[in-house]
Amino acid sequence: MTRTQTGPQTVRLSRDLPGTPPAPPVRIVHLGLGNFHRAHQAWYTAHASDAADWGIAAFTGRRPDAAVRLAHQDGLYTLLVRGADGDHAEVIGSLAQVHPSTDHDTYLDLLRRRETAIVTITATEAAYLRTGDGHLDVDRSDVVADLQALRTDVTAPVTTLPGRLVAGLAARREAGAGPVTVLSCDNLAHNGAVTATVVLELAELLDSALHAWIGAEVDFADSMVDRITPATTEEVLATVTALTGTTDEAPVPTEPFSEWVVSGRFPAGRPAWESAGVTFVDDVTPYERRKLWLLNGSHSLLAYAASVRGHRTIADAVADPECRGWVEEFWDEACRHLDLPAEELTAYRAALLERYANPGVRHLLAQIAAGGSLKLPLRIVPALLAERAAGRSPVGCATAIAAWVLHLRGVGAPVDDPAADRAEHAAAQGVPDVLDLLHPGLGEDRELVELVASRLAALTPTD
Ligand code: CS2
Repeated sequence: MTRTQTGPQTVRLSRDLPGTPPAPPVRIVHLGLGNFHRAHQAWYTAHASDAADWGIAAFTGRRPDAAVRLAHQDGLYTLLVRGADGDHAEVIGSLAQVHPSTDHDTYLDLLRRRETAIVTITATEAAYLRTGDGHLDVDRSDVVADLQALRTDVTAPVTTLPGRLVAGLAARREAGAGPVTVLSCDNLAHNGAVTATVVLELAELLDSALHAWIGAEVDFADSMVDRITPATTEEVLATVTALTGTTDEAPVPTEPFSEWVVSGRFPAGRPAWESAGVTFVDDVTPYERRKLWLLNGSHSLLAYAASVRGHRTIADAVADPECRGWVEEFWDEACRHLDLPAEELTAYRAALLERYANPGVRHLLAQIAAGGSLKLPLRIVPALLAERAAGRSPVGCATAIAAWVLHLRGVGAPVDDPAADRAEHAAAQGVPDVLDLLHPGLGEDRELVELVASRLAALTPTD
């Protein structure tokens, strides 16, 4: 294995040692070098039958730390897969280059190369900078700043995700490097269309020829991604060293389960990801809804409602019959509106409970609680609206929203949200304001307001 000696017992990950495979040639550029990318897309790429031909150049978000740590070990890192039967460590070699986001010239150069075929993204829901009605928020100061920068010089440094994508695509067009796929791997419904919208709207403000080129040459692929991947802790670092004798500054803990469903044209080619278990389909929507509503919806419900009861992890939360009951109630409501066979949904729910109970995956409720103002409209509101349209009173959905109100009022997991001020203000005003924030007009549904208010009263701690 790829190790250099760092002390009497441990070795450091490196590609220098004899027998270590070289970094594969870069054909994928990734934006968002977090743990999820390394547990998911990088793992699939490393497991594809043509892995030796497909390297990833990954760029961080705002903080450069991950690139600094991974650069010390030539992009190699240990994936610590934590199953019921114990921990399994595997060194992943698909990250050929790691860069901070400020290496903008390197990013542009990679996009100018014809062999770069795909730009993948894990940037979180907040990075797409959409208004409530799904358009690029052109009033934001960071969007205005990127637009001004790009108008002056299309290679100028930019900071937003739409800005980075437009800059990269402009560089590719100028270089005549041909079509490319942009593949979002974020938990958004129709993530390909969302990416296309914000990129095309920014490009249109910049240059109509660039806008037309992007419309014709860029394949905005959709994907449903799934692998529960908590943050790296000291315990993970120590376990990896104990298990492998390796000093790894950037290991990633994850669960055994993984799923990736993709729909795209890939005009410039792609790895043989199907050989690593990726499913290619014409339409990702049913998979996306099943996952966003059942997995992510119950995650958000528990992040707020279970943290109010003093729980810290998903595993602790589902071990509490009260919390588990709320999840089942919410799933019953959501499943009524998922167009999938009943037995498939039953099996999916059972599998989720098993995944959640995994004691090795310490998935913190506080981590999942972040960004609720963007997550709840995607994870809870669709089932809630469908239930209301069918004339029902969805208690499970109402529990999730009531728990979010409590969270915004300072009970349970701490608030970490790009729209914290607005959300906290709405929660202080009352349930109708919160409902309107999540979905304009929803606060006028008196019956729903009463239902959420009654759940709020029931959840509020008495002492
Ligand atoms: C979680 C997701 O943090 C969150 O919001 O719900 O990261 C979840 O663990 C993944 O989507 C699982 O695939």
